[in-house]
Amino acid sequence: MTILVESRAGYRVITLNRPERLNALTLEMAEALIEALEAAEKDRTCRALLLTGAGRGFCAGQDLTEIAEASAAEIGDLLDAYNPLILKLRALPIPVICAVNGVAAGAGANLALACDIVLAAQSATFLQAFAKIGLIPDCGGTWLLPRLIGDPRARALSMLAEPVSAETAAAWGMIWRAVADEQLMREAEALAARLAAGPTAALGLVKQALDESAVNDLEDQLDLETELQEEAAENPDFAEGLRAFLEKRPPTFTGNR
Ligand code: T3D
Repeated sequence: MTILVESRAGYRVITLNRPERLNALTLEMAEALIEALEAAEKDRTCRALLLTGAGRGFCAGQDLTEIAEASAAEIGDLLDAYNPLILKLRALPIPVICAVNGVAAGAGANLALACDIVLAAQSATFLQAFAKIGLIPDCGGTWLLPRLIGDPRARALSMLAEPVSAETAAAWGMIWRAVADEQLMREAEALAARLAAGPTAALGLVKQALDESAVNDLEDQLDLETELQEEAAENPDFAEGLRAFLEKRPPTFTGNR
């Protein structure tokens, strides 16, 4: 099994599972990941996802042995599988946490950065490895990086292919937090459980609003906020949140979406 999917109370854990190759991605794996995301979306009891890697690496990007003989056209065709994966991840109406347990290189780095909240073990590194083999950052790298860390750093990382430590990634705003290696899974699971108990529909709308802000001007974004706020307010979780505040107790959200 190139990926493992485990159900927990309120959320699922997806583990990239080719540790002997630092979880380098194959076409089969990309397809399995898309299927796992679709299944999580269909399951209304699944209110968050946690993505991580087996072994000492998170993901070393495209498995280079799989493309050793590929023509330029075939290289492009492969992205027909990866691009839907990144789009699905962004559009998934539940929060996705990534626990980067070790090196995240190439497409593996950008797969991690496409998740909603990224935690990384202090020993993990992020590497836009593409230029080393004469490629450009894909899987959304050229879209995500300038937005996350600004154009100068995005250019330097893409051209120099130098590793960035988890602590620097956090300091630059590339990820949410760097945590001690031995704390990583405990913190990531606690975060997944916390989000799984949250107002799921509203969290999905947060994703939509933030992603659409990338192409909207302020006026369009204000209109979108109005539309999505009405949608959030129609959900029973808003009534519950409000009632809980007024009654001075923690809310019990249903997570209906
Ligand atoms: O098809 C398309 O459309 C193009 C898509 C491209 C997307 C991309 O992701 S391009 C970028 C691909 N990734 C890379 O270029 C990174 C290659 N890997 C590395 O540079 C290093 O492995 C790391 C910096 C990630 C980690 O280094 P280190 O020293 O910790 O580990 P290692 O010894 O290099 O790797 C351990 C094993 O994993 C090793 O196998 P072995 O020698 O023990 O049998 C190594 O060959 C294998 N491995 C690592 N990365 C890949 C890989 N095997 C296949 N593909 C890999 N990407």
